[in-house]
Amino acid sequence: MKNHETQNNRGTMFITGATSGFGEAIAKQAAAAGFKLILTGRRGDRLEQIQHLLGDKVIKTLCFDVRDCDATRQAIERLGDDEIPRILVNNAGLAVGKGPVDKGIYDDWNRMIDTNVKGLLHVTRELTPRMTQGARIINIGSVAGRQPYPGGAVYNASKFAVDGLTHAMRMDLLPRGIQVAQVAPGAADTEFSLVRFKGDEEAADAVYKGFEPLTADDVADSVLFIATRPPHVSVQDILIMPAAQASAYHFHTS
Ligand code: NDP
Ligand code: 8X3
Repeated sequence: MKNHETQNNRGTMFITGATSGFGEAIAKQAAAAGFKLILTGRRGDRLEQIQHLLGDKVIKTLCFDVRDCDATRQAIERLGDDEIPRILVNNAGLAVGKGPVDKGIYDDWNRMIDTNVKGLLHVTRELTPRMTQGARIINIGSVAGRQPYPGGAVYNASKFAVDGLTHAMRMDLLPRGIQVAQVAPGAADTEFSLVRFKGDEEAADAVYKGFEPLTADDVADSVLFIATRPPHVSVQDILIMPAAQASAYHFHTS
């Protein structure tokens, strides 16, 4: 740990999609671990609630849609030099719908690709020029970006893209001393399935029937592990699964 990086001051962590699920859990664990936080998402009321809960650990909330590159640029360019994060967590993302490609819905496909791939790129493009040596980027991929599964084609493609981008970004940013990691979870019980099934609670609950999924805190543990390694250690990749899940499509259910 460097002199300026103590348990009470680990620098600033910028988290996209901090209004629920993994992002919210990462924010809470990071606050407890001594990070200052910049939290982003589209739901301003949720950002306010989390800011209220975490108090002065949250130095800023930014309400914007990562799909909108102008809004992303405007939100990030207003950051002062002292607000540029040491850690960027590219977490905002979603699946929309599940079904075969020959029945695919263009709007669902656009939402996934524009958020999971282009949104991650927009945030990265706007922040990385101002990040400095010793910074880290942690991309949230998925087991769905390692193995495709029936009905998941475009979500799979978007997370395979996150995997590819993580490797490429690591090479691009190596000369600047910026580390790039990926945390790729299996099934975790967040708002993910409710969003995927467009508010259908029964369909969302069915995803987690008969086995114990990961919690958002399980995934946040991995992110915090990477974020708190000493500067000479680069943890590049964590694939974290529920004990009952062997691959993207092998589950042991009771
Ligand atoms: P949640 O639905 O609980 O959280 C998703 C977050 O992404 C929300 O905070 C949401 O904020 C934000 N978000 C979505 N779209 C946008 C957008 N256009 N602009 C800005 N923010 C956006 O799901 P999870 O926490 O589970 O998902 C987080 C990440 O983890 C995603 O990338 C997902 O693909 C990935 N993942 C999830 C797994 C799971 O089983 N749950 C497993 C593997 C990976 P808001 O709506 O306020 O904008
Ligand atoms: C989310 C996990 O298996 O529902 O990335 O696609 S899965």
